[in-house]
Parts: sequence; structure tokens; C-alpha cells
Amino acid sequence: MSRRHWLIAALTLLTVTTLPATLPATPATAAPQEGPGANYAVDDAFTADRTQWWRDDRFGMFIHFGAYSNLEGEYTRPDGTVCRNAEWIQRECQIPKEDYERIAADFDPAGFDADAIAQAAADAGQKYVVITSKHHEGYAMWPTEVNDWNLRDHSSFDPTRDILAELKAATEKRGIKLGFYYSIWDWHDPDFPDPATFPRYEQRMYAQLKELVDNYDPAVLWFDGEWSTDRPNNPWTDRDGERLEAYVRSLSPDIVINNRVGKRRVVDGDTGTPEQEIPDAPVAGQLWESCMTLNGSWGFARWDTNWKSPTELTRNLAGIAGRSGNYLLNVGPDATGRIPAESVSRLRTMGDWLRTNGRAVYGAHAPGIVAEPAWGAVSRRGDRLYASVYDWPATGGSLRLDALAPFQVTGARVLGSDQRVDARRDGDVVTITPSGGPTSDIATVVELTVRTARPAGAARGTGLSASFWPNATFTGDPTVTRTDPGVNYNWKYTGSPDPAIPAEPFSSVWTGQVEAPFTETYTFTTVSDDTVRLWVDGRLVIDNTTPHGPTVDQGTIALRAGHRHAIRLEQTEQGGEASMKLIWSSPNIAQEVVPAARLYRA
Ligand code: FHN
Repeated sequence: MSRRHWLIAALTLLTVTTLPATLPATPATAAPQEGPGANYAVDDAFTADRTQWWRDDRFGMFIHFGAYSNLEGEYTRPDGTVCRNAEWIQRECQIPKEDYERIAADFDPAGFDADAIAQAAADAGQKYVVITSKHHEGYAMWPTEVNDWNLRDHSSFDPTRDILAELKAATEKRGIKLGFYYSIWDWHDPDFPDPATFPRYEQRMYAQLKELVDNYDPAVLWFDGEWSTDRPNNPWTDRDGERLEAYVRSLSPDIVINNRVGKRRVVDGDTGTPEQEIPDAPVAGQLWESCMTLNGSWGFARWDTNWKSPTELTRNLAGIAGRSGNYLLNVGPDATGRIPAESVSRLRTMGDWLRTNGRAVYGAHAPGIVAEPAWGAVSRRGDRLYASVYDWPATGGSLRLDALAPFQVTGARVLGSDQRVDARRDGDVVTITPSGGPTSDIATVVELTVRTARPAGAARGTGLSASFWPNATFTGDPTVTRTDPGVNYNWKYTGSPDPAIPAEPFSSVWTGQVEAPFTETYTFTTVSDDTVRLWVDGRLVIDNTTPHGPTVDQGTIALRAGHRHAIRLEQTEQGGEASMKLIWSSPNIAQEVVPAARLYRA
């Protein structure tokens, strides 16, 4: 090993064991609020300006790049046998720490070209990028001051370069937002595994996150490595996540945070994170983003040639948008820092399709007013439906859509084609009859212009009457009564509805009327902890009084346009975490916290 590396090794040993006391302590006032009265639901992520870009952009690039990339998926053991993995190679191939540090010391991704990567994302139609700043190996991909286990201080890479800064500039130049993946689970930090020393690791993690926010202003923090596991032990808890989420929001109020900041639950962060899978319907209770690989590996693996087809990838995207989700599609740069050509070509084909059919994805969401067909996907944006047809009908054939609400079809066209297309509604069936062929083997998009019912009612509500008791049984006079502009609470462990109400126990009642904009069936969704009951017009729509952790419950009821329907919601907190969100959706209403304008006091 070179003199520089021995020096680094000595410094690393010294630094890791005797960290300077000047590191920022875990901020005592990390949370925007602490204790009774605190509410960690900073806004309604379904409708907030803060998340608008994320909900519009729909398609992002994931980048898995770390010291593991230097092995390119293969490790030859001292006995000559070859072990294969990707970003888990250190653990799964049981590479001794000293050997792994030697491998990292040889890492020289001189070919990392941020402009080329950002251009690949732009050509693909990917509107945001999330790159691993630190994966489970603990190796920081930026010049952190917290330790020397990083790309500047422990590699053969040019120490004057900062690839995250380069990527920030390259993405910004192209109007692409940049976010960071950050693994909580850390295989390298000696303080990580033991709960007794974990706070020292946590302090370093907070310091690194502050560096990332201060130096690069990320639009997303994509946490990972939150699950309970061993080798090494992972002591992360939901309470740790509560503090971490509050800390990150105190650093950057506009940032979008995924649910792995806590324990990957509906009350953690802003976005759910299905991985290598696509939910079969819109997800209730939280925004969501499917993350997926282009082959079978996150980190680069030269042996993994199991590449997905552009057709499959693009149809995934169309289907995800039609279920109001995002698609975070991964590339793994090799040891030189270059993205594999197989990745770039697939992404470019997706971008070609999006350049003609992007309206079906960007700013689009679940249609609500039609059922998802077997022949493709349907998304909606305002008064337009976008039918992405995978199986184009034979000449003279037609396509059927099943309507779920009243609307007329007032226009139809095929994106990228001037062919005439006939679309008409007869009862609850919409029939689409094209006159020409498909524009793409991947999917041909038919844009329907629809006229739906106009929303009725005054929409002059101010919220519901709310009462809160410092017991879990609604006993005695309520300590607090007020008007709540909506029911959007994530009290977690330390919060409560009001400073006068303890974090536990307490009970809550909201009463009044809910005004329906449309005559149709409404789905009410609650996110609650510990118990919930919801009545509308005196009917028990949701009833979950078995004490529970953060839970999504749903119930449906038909409401009349412009009519104000009686509503009553009860919640109790008996111990641990607490939350209560009242969300609705309908064929004409995308999922949202029921807005104040549609809520009237008792
Ligand atoms: O263990 C990681 C894995 O390496 C990869 O980063 C994925 C991507 O979301 N997340 C974890 C597995 O869930």
C-alpha cells in the first residue's frame, strides 16, 4: 500500500477512535416542536406546494455508487474462489475489513462524468436523481469532515474532486432535482452496532446529514437501512426515526423524505417505498415511489446481464403514473464511474417514448372515473384521460373502458398521430375505435377529453369542531375545544393535539359536516393510532377500536353533491405513538386530507 494510504490508514484509525469534540452534538432542538402540542405532519403531502414537483415529475434516476463499485460485483477470496454480489459484497462475501479498506483505497472513478450522467437522465425523461451518498458500507461519496472513510480521504481518486458537487451542478444545469440516498445501517462505524455507543454514531450521522444539506441543498433525502438486522446489529428504532425526521425538516423544511427515515411505515416521512415491485392500485394514506433496477443489481455487477426490456420498463412507468406513483429507476456506475451502455440505451428508449407521450406521465395520476383496463394503463391530468394501449386493436377493432362516474367524452386523439379516433360513451362503457395503427410497439397513447360534473357546494367551510380529553375515554369535560381546519395529525411518541394534552393518554372527537362536491361514492381513509371510529350521516363507516400502531383503514359511502353530511370522528391514544388523519378520495377527487373548505363546524 502506498505511503499516502498508510498515512490515511493511520489517520483513519486515529480519527475514528478519537473524534474531535467539535462535531455538532445531536441538536437538542432538533425537532421543530417537541412534546405535547407537537405535530409531525408538517402539511398534506398529497397537495402541498412542497411536494408538487415530486408529484408532477413522476420519474427519477436512482444511482448506486460506492466503494463496492470498485469490485464490479466480484470478489476473489484468498483461496481463489470467486464470490459475487453487488453493493452488499463486503457483507455477503465476508470480506475482512482490512481487505475492504484496501479495495476502497484503490478506488479511482476518474471516469465519473456528471454531465454525461445528468444528460442520460435528461434523455431518459428522468426529472430527479437520487444518488447514494453513503450506502451500508459507511463510505461517504463526498468530502465529509466527520471521518476519513470517504472518497476524498480513502481512495486513489483525485482528492480535489467532489462528485456530489459535480452532479449538483450538472443536474441543476438541466433543471433536474438532486437528492441523496443515505443508509442508516453502517457496517464501518465502530459505534454503530452497540445501543450503548449508538448515540455517538447518531451524532456523526446528524453531522453528515447537515453537511449534505448545507453543502448541496438536496431536494430529497432517501433513507435506507432502517430495518432490524444483524451482521452488524441494527439498533434503529421508530423513536430514532421520529427524531431524525424532525431534525432533517429543521435543516430543510422543503425537503421530501421517504418512509425509511423511520421504520418504513405510513407515518414515516412523506413517501412510501415499494422496492422491485409495483402496487396493483393507488396506495392509500401516503405518496409512493417504486424503486427498481434495470437488471437485477443496484450496484454495478459485470456478471448481471439480466436487463429488463425498454417495453417492460416504459409500461411500468405508465402503469405507475396511472396509480399516482413515482418510478425511481436505478443505474449502477462501474469502477471507473461510467454508467453501463445497456442502461443508457434502455433509458434513452424510455425518453424517446416520453417525448411523444409524456403527458400520460408527468403531472398525471390515477384517473378515478374509469377502471384500469386489461389492455394497458390509464392516467388523468385535468380534463384529459391518457389511455396507454399496449395491445392495439386489429383494424376495425375497439377498446373498452368501464366508467366509474358520470362524464362525457368530448374529444379523442392519438398522441403522435393524426389518425382519426372515435370515442363514445354508452351507459357505463366507453368505446375507443382507432382508425389507424399504433405509434409504438411499447404503448400507443389515446388522449380523451372529458367533461365531468362541476363541483357543487359553497366550499366555505372552516373545519370541524374538535374536543380533546387528557384521558383515553372521553371522560369529563374536554380540556381543549377548538376548530380544526382538517384532521392531519402525526403526533408520534412525543406530540399531542395541544400543549395542555399529554403525549398519552388522550382522546379526540371531531364533529360537524362534510360537504360533498360531487354525487358519487367517497372513500374515506384514516391513518390512526391507537383507535378510530368514523360516522358519516350516522353510519359507522370506519370502526377500528382494537388498539393498534399506525394503521390505514378505509370505508365508502355515497354522498350528494352540494349536500352537507354529518360527520363524527373519534380517536384515542392509549400509549406509544399517536396519529389521526382524515383523507378522502372519489372518482373525481384525488386522494387528499379532507380540506377545511369542505368541513363545517357542528
Ligand atoms: O439493502 C439496500 C439495497 O442495497 C438497495 O440500496 C435497496 C434500494 O432501495 N435498498 C436496500 C434493500 O431494501
